[in-house]
Order: sequence, then C-alpha cells, then structure tokens
Amino acid sequence: MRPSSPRPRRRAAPLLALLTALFSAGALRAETVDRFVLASGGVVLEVSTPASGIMRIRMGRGKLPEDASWAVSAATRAARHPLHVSRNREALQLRGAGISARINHRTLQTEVLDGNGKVLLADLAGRSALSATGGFRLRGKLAGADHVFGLGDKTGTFDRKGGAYTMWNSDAYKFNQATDPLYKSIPFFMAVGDRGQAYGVFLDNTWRSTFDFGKTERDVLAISAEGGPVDYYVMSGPAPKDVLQQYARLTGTAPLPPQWALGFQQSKWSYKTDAEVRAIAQRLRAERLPADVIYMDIDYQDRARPFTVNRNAFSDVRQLASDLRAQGLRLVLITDPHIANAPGQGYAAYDSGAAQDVFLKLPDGKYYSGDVWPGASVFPDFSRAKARRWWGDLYAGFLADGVAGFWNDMNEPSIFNVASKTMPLDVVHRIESDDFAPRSTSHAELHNVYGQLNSRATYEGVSRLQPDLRPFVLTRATYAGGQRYAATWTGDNASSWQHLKMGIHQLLNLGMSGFSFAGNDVGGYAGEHPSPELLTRWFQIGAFTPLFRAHAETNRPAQEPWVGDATHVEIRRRFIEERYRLMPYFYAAAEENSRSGIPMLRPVFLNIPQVLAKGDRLGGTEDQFMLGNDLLVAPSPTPESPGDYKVELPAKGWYDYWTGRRLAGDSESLTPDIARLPIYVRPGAIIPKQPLVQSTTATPEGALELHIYPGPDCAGEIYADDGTSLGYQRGAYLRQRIRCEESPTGVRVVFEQRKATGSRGGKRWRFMSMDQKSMLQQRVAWFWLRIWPAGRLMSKDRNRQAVMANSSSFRSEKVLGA
Ligand code: MIG
Repeated sequence: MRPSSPRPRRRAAPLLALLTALFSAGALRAETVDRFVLASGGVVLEVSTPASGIMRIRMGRGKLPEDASWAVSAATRAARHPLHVSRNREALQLRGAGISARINHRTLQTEVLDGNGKVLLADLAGRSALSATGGFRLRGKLAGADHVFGLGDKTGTFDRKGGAYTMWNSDAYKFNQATDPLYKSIPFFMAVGDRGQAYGVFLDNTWRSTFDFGKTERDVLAISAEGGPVDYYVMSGPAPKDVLQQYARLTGTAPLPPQWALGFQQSKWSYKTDAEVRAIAQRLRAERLPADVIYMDIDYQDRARPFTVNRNAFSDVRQLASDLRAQGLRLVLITDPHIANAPGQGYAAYDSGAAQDVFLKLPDGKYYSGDVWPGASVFPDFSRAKARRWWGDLYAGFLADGVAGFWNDMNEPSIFNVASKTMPLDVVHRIESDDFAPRSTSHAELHNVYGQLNSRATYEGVSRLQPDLRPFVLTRATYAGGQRYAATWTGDNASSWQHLKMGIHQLLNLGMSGFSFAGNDVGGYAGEHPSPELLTRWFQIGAFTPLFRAHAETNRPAQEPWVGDATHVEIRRRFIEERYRLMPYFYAAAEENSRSGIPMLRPVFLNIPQVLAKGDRLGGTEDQFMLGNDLLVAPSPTPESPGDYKVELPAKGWYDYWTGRRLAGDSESLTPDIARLPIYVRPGAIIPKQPLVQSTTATPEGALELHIYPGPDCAGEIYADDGTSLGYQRGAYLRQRIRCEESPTGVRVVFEQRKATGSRGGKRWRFMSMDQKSMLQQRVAWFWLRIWPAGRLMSKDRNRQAVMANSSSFRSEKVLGA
C-alpha cells in the first residue's frame, strides 16, 4: 500500500503538467471535453464516457451512426463525464473517470485502458474495420490467460474463449451443445484474467453479428456485423462484479419480481381443459408439493389464436383463476405474437390491429403473412410505440379475469414452413420509438430485437393496466436490456443428463449478461421421457435456480413431480420444500439483483475471483454454482454416473448446508446419492429461512430463522415487503442487516437499524412505519437463531434482542435502534 497523500487534490496538477510536457514535442493543446470526435480517411470516430469506468466508442463512414438504442436509455447515453484530452502528432490520450483511451490520429486505432493505464482492449483495426458495403469487422487483442463469459445462454463451452458465436434469434427446438445461434442476442461479454481482473464489452448493434474469441485467429477477438452502427462500450471493472454493475448501469436491471414468481411453477404443453388445470392444482396440494403457478400453453386458445379462449374447454377463465388463487396458485397464460390473419371474422386482435395499422408489411405495402400455430398470421411492428401500446392493451381482458402473468413465446419471430424459420429480411419496420429518428428499415435490423420489444410491449401494457402491481412476463427471445421487461428461459431443451449440466452453464452465462431471472425447463422439454433419476436430479437443481419451472412438450407421458415411485416423489418434495424454506434468502437475492445487476445465480469466481488463480477448470469450480453470496451448490460433474467426485471449495472452513458441519479442509470427496445434492455455506454467512408453506401467498406459521455460520465478514440481510405491489418503491419494505462477530467468549449477533428508503432521492434513511407491514414486522421481530456448526438454537426472541453466545451460555443484548 502506498502511504495516502495528505493533499490528494494537488497531486493531479503536476501530473497533468507532466503529461502535457511529455507530449510537448508535437503538442497542440490539452483540453477537457464531454465527448471527443475525430476524423481520418473519411471515417468519423467519437469517444465519450457515459459513466465512470465506461467508455463508449462510435464510428461511421462520413458521419457518426444514429445515436439511438433499444438497450441503453437516451438519458444514460446523454450523460457525459469529462474527458481530458492531450495529443501529439501520432496519438491522442483521452482520460476519463476510471478509464482512458489512446487513439492513433491516422488509423483511428483505439486502445482502451483502465484507470491505472493498463491496456484492456487493444484495437487492431481502427478505421479499416469499416467495409465499403456497410458492415464492419472489429479486431482486438485477447489476452492469452483471459476467460470469456456472457453472450446470454449460448451453449458451446461455459468459458467462451476459443469459440465463435452468431447473433441471430432463432427457434432452436431441441438444441444441443453445438447449436448456434439460439433464441437470444445479448452482444455483451466479460473477459476475466487469472487474477480476477475483468473488463466488459457491449456492442449495441441489433444486426446479425458474430463474436470470435480467438477461434479463427489465436488471441484475437473479432466482432463483425452485416450492418448497423459501430457503437460499443468498454467497461473497466476491475472486478467481475464491477463489470456487471457497469453493464447494468448501461442496460438497466430487472425489476423486482412478484414473490410468487420465485415459487415453484408447473407447466406443460398443454393442460387442455379447465378440469385438467384444476386437477393439477388439486394434485399439487394433495401431494403437499408447494407451488405458486400453473401455466396454460397454446391449447387454451380458440384455434390457436392469441387473445382468445376456447370456451368449450375453458368456460370461465375468471372463475378458474379465482379458484386457483384461493389455493395459493396463480395462472400464467401464453400469448404469442402471431395474430391470425383473419379479416372479417370478428377476431378482435386482428380487427383492432388492422384498424390501427400496426402489422408488418412487405415492400409492396401488403401485409407480410407467415404460417404459425393459427395458420396464416400477421405480426405487430413492435418497433413502433403505437403498436406496443395496442399490444399492451390486449391484456385488459385477461387481467380483468385475474390472470397473473404472461408468457411471450415464438418471438424470434418463429415462422413455420420456410427455410429461414423467420420472416423475410425485406419486411418493412417503421421505427417510431424512443429517440430513434422515425424511419423505415428492414427486418434485418429489427430481427434480433423483436422479442425484446414484444416483451417490452407486454410489460408496459400490464404495468399501465395494473399500475401498482409488479408484472410477470416470460419471454423466449430477447436482446440486451430485455431484463428490464421479462424473465426468460432457455427454450426447448431435451430430457438428457447433458442438458441438465449444460443448463446450469446457460443460466450462469445469462446471469452474466443481465438476465438473472431465468430457468431451464425442469425435467427437459423434448426428446425421450426423463428417467426417474434424471427427473429427480432436475428438481433438485431446479429448486436452486432463479426461475423454477417444470415444463414439457406435448404428447409426452406426464412428468410432474409426483410421477414415479414414492421414494423419488419424496426427494423431489423435499427439494421443493427447501426452496420455500429458503424463500427469504431467494427474495433478498432477487432484490439485490434488481438494484445492482449482480445475478442471483453466480459462478464461484464472481463471488470469489481468487479461485481463478488455482488454475484448471476455473480453479475446480466449473461445475459448481452459487446462489447469492453464500450458498455453493456442487452437483456431480458427471451427473449420470455413480462415481465418486471431489468438491473443491474456495477456502477452508466452509459448512455443509444440510448438517451444519464445518469442514476442516477445502475439499471433500463424495459418493453421489440420489437423495442428496451437496450444498456448502460460506463461513460468515447469515441465512434467513422460514417455516414451510405451500405457497408464497401463505403466511408462515412460526418464527423466521436466522442461520448463522461464523466466519470472516459475517453478515446477512433480511429483505421483505408485501411481495406483489410497488409499495416497496415508496418505502414500504423492511431491510435489516445482521452481523456476527466471533470472540473468545462466543458469537455476538448484531442487528443493525432497520431501514426503508424515503420516497425520493433515497439518501435519507428512515424507519419503516409499523402499520403497513405489521404481519411482516411481527414475523421478523420473532425469530429463532441457529448458530452452526453445533446447530444449537440460541434464542427465541420476541424483543429484537441480540445474543451473545458460546458453547455453554448466551446472553442477550438490547439492539440498537430497533
Ligand atoms: O412450436 O407453445 O418453447 O415451451 O410449450 C412450439 C408450445 C411452441 C415452444 C416453446 C414451448 C411451448 C411450445 N412452443
């Protein structure tokens, strides 16, 4: 450590003077600007710093590309931190907050450096990246030791180094490890070195693009697109979590989901009648399998037409929704973007859309019509605010019926009976949205963002129609920034061991691409029916993933959790139950994500970058994942095999989650047991758990439990609110931080002041009012403390008292400010 300077402000001046002096041979001047524009050889380059640690680079032939985006809000792009410019004949130096750039005047090659002057991304192409035909190919140096993550749920290898990937949203039924492209385009990645130092790159371009991480050319990163702007951001980290926060700063965070969406969700293509849906609900309750959601897939509709109901099969959706709600279950309905091309038939979605002129057309001015589930279909032009509004309003009926959430499928968009599996590229979109200049463009530009805009229309519509409720929207296709509107799942996986394992990597990479609230179809969607073992393992792991939804294709034998013999059903039940016991922990992780962009599900290195220094396979953590900051799940790397395996832990002294036993070493050899999923707890964790409920809507009977695992940085948090409304944004929530301190006499548990934000500004903390949340207050005021490893119950406490504990005794202390 350097001794801290007594006069930090005055140190900057001589440094600046020095820089100026260094360049003085050819120096023109030094200045401070809010963006920097430079032209060479007919190419214009612009550099700006929208936020500390983030540099934006745009480049175009003759002029800069349009400054507009589906991912980054206008306000975020408009924010500009000062750039200090110094120059000489060859190079320009731009220094911003926490990031800087060096640009070659002539070639426009732009090196991006971190705040300490270390090169993050060395550009090899400069202005030669632009091709005469409108596309471009950026090239940069990829450091040899770097690992690469992101690009959403693409398969291939978990670490993307050495791979190449294409962005083109595609319906990828029964995809496999080699399938690319898949459903989503999230052109963001993070490179991480072995010492945990990371940077990020986001190319904000919706056209078909490719990312090559040293596959074609060793240690060269190549990013190319067929059209659209050179418009990218470099994020300087330095830690992997910093990069994700910087990316969240650009593209936003997911809103806090309704708590019921974190419960178990049961789906199938399709529960075909009212009676069948009721039977599923009844069975879940009879089997004591906790659940919060039942989905209705396409067969509830009249002739597969979105926003209709087949009244023969579902005579009264409102009654059904209300009866399910009485059992603590909510209904989610699929609503696909393909509107049946059915003029003059009294189909309201078609008629209103045609009247408002919202459907996509071909260059000749006729509707584009493609075949999907309803047969010939037309498609809303979601790039127009007006069309999104029309779409959002279509949800009024279902919302009035008490439907709680919506599922946007097929929005790549997927089209049957054509080789391209999507609409022709010359379909004309008429962009009228945000700060885009109103203009017509081809589907080639809008294709990759179609799903994101579809889910945006749904989210904004539901928000408008039910302003104080949190929407739940699930989308299959999306683009960067789509986390602001919808949760997602990884599409049509298959019931195989390989998919079970690959699915975790997909979710981890999605989480490192802005999408935390995501899941895989539990049990597998397509292919052979899962064996009892595979289904059980999938429920075990699914219970620890953010979106916990069982789903399967049509015409398959049942694969609900009760299928099979009693032993398996009992194991699945125990894991679903554990999910509900851990709900306070899940909820706190979801809430953290909504503020910070740090995903709920994390690779170990995201929490503990030091593991990377241990080398191979991400320091032995490649098959593990963490939920939040504290729980490490370690499934077998070969889940189909009964063979022993070794779990490498980040350090000594982690705890076994199931027994509370503290491990002496930093690894453990295990023999797989179908009844068990190994989970470890970080020393220093405080995990809130609640008594078992069958639905998040039920009030747990009994006290909240705080499980305390003494160790360094011992802390945890309780976050609670009403679970469904936006009241939390007005301060109606409870947040309590808890710390523990070890001393020779025992463990001291400290409850910090409870907090809720003021309605605006959020700077001043104030106490939460007791009236709104009295139930919740009561529960949280009455808790049990369990201190591990002994698992001793230290206190049942109604009076918000902290305890001082050691092996033989404990004493209470009055808590400050409670
Ligand atoms: O062409 O709605 O990925 O989850 O069950 C298939 C029927 C359309 C694909 C989705 C899947 C859903 C199915 N859909």
